[in-house]
Amino acid sequence: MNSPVKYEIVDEIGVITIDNPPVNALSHAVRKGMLDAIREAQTDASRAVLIHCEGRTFIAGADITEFGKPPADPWLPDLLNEIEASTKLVVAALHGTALGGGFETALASHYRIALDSARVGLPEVKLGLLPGAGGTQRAPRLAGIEAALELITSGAPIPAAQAAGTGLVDEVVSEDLLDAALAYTKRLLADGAEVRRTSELEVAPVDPAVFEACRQAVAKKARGQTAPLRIVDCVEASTLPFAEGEKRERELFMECMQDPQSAGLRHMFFAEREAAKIVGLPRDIELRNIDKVGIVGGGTMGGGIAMSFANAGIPVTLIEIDDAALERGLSIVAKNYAGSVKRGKLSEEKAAACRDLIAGSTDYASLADVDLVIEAVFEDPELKKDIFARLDSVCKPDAILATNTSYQDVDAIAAATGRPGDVLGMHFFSPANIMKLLEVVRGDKTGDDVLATVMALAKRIRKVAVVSGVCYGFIGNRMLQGYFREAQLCLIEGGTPESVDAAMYDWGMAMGPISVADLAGLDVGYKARQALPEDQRDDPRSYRVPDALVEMGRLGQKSGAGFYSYDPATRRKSSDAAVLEVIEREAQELGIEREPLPADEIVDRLIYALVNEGLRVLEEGIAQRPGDIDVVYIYGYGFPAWRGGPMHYADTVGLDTVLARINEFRERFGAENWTPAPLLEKLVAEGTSISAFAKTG
Ligand code: T1G
Repeated sequence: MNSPVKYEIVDEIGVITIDNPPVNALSHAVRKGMLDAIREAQTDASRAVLIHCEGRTFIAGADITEFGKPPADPWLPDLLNEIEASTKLVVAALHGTALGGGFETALASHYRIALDSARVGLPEVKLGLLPGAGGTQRAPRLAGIEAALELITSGAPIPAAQAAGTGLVDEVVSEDLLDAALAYTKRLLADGAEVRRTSELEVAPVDPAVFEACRQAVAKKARGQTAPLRIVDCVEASTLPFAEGEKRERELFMECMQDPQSAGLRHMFFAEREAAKIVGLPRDIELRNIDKVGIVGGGTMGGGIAMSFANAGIPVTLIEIDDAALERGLSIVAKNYAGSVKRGKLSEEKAAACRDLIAGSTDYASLADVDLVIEAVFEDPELKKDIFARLDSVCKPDAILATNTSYQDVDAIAAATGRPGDVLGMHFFSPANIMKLLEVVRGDKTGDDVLATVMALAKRIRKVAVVSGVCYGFIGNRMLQGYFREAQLCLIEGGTPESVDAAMYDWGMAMGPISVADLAGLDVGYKARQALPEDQRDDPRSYRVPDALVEMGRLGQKSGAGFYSYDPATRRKSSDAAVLEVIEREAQELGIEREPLPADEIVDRLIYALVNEGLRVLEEGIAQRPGDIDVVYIYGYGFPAWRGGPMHYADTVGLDTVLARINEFRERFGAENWTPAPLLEKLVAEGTSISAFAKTG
């Protein structure tokens, strides 16, 4: 088999070329090829060595698919130490994204040249890991401790020019990299440049308080995560002699490797990329062009969706029923852009350019030549059908018609047109210009090219898209019903808004369920229930308290009070004794003896309700694969990424444990809410896991 590493002498320079698509990951074969090459260079006629990559990027890191498998020599840290020990100059030529073990390879080289479009970084923390091949020891020696702490704890790549400013890169060029790198290497030789080993450099001392401050900052920013704290320990160890610091780095790297948090984050890395693939569809299906977009409805969702497209450079026409509504919609968009400029997230020029891409109209005829229309009006099924019938008559034949409904029947909406094959759901999450998740709902008749076009478009507007089948609430909202039901039941049985929220927040959720209810607005659920006959409503214990609060005018954050009270100026929430009175009164009327609930029971009831419904969503084929469900919950519902999502988490706990707990809840609370999903019972009976089930399909 051909080695992905080539070595040849070009003009007295030993050029090591790596060609391991798609991202030149440091697989075993690449490491072996590099070791052979650097050893050959020590004794051949070359005067210096240049490390260069083919394809779209320099090495983007260790090969993550090899993690968890038995380690194979050469081990990366040893290979990089051998590169650094070279008696001949070693230059690394960087383009694309030089990340993780790739950037560590550059740091172990003696000199670094980069294309001005290159980005460099150490993103291991996003995988629950840390740079395990000298990055935590060499980066501080070149850029200083504080810059290294920022680079490694954030995991965010930086542009080549910025890296040059901190000493991490020596030369930045804008023309043909290989030629420039060969010329640069010759210039170094001509100038008599010395072999410069980073590990031999001194680390500029800092006030030890820097490390403590960084620990507090990452403990706040990466709440519950262990890798960021281990990174600070590593960088602090860089003040020791290199060999000691490197030893500490290896110990902490192995701790990360064995930490379930890293398994969760690595699972998410691949699940997010798998989610973009549509089962059963060829990857080269012909896509439709999407150059112009129309949006019907300029409310909060419509405005946010318009910004997502404008931010990606795609012109948008926003339709509203009349001029006043249109003015309101466009002013919300303008206000949001002004806010981004004020917070320094966007330059005034970029904001203006995006704003200018959003035009308004009250005339459907202005949608005649758009490639895609997204309907984003309130959840009235008849109104949506009317709108789709109108779009069917005004839009061009190959336009795609999408609905942003959160739970309505997409097939029923499609049936209101003569072209159901061009109709699907595009369920954005609020605020749509911020939230990355997009549920793409495939209707019975949705064309393959329509689905594939929208999945590809999602990447253009920087969304993480997941395919969902048609059912009430699709993947996310359907599973959420059980989660919220249990939150309300735990509340009325003995919890308080604070205790239920604290249990879930401390477990890792971005926000507790009671606070989420206040954010979403308690009146949304109230109106939906009022529209239903009493006997079709859920268990009254799960809504009597929020309904009582609504009838007191406590709608949530939007009215300044809900389960909590909110300071009008700071929006800071505080407890309110009046709410506890309502909870105790409703409990009494429902004959409930309130008992304090342990936090782990609250967590198990809410999370296992998610898992159980998630397994039904999977066995019904609403979700293509379990990883998609995990992506939905992490990008749409504040589920902690380091727990890997509901499906991965269930496997981590063990399905037999999950089933035993669900059966216990069935005994205690009844089969209506706690009948195990058939797939759960099947997998436990077979002694297998959800991920194994996914592999066998
Ligand atoms: N290992 C294996 N496969 C990888 C990979 C990697 N490091 N990076 C990407 N891929 C695959 C990916 O799964 C996908 O496969 C394809 O490449 C294209 O990726 C010791 C321990 C480089 C910015 O964390 O951030 O080094 O789906 O769709 O949007 O200290 O990939 O096509 O089959 O993401 O253009 C550190 C991870 C590793 C960088 C390109 N490195 N990669 O983004 O393409 S840990 C990272 C990325 C480490 C050392 C430690 C991105 C990218 P498929 P893609 P993209």
